Amino acid sequence: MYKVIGTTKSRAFRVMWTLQEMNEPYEQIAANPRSEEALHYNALGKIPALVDGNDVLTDSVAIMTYLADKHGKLTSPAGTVARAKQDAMTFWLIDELDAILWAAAKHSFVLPEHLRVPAAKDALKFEFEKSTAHLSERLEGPFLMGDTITLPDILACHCLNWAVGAKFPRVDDKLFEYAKSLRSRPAFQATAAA
Ligand SMILES: N[C@@H](CCC(=O)N[C@@H](CS)C(=O)NCC(=O)O)C(=O)O
Repeated sequence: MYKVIGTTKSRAFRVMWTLQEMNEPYEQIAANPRSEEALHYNALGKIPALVDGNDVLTDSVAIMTYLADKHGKLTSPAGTVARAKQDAMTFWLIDELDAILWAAAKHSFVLPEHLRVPAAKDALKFEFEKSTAHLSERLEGPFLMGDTITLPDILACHCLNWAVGAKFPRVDDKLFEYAKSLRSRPAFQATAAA
């Protein structure tokens, strides 16, 4: 059985949600970032990690992509144009949502206190508003890549939820409804309940 290392309130959520959508059983080890347990699986102390047999994989999106490819779910097949477009969306989300939220987290509680620049958060919120407006425009179907849920939806919804927790500006109604419908999925609910 897969083992997911990381707390539910961390990026480990994305990995567990992916596994839930695929109906793959897993065990969660709710290690905190930089804890001894996290360091046991990743020398950087970062979470999530995934244990698959004798292998330990790191980075949430790398793990999600591995799982999707391995089980042939939540993704277009590698080597197709559809996959290139899906990956472009994934990388855009990492650059324009995840990285912005992560930078804000650094200036809130991750960096040593004397290096935090609270004013940076205004610029990051401005960037986030631009990014989410763009995402809303690009959203044409019920899901980012059309009629079926793929990895970018999990990533986007996780970032939108994170943004609410980080008190970032509210997104428009279209994106709000999109994230709400993703949160109502049984796989999301099961992940959140753990
Ligand atoms: N790109 C990595 C980022 C992992 C990451 O930074 N995770 C946070 C928790 S959500 C962490 O472990 N932070 C501790 C640190 O950076 O020292 C991923 O998506 O897995």
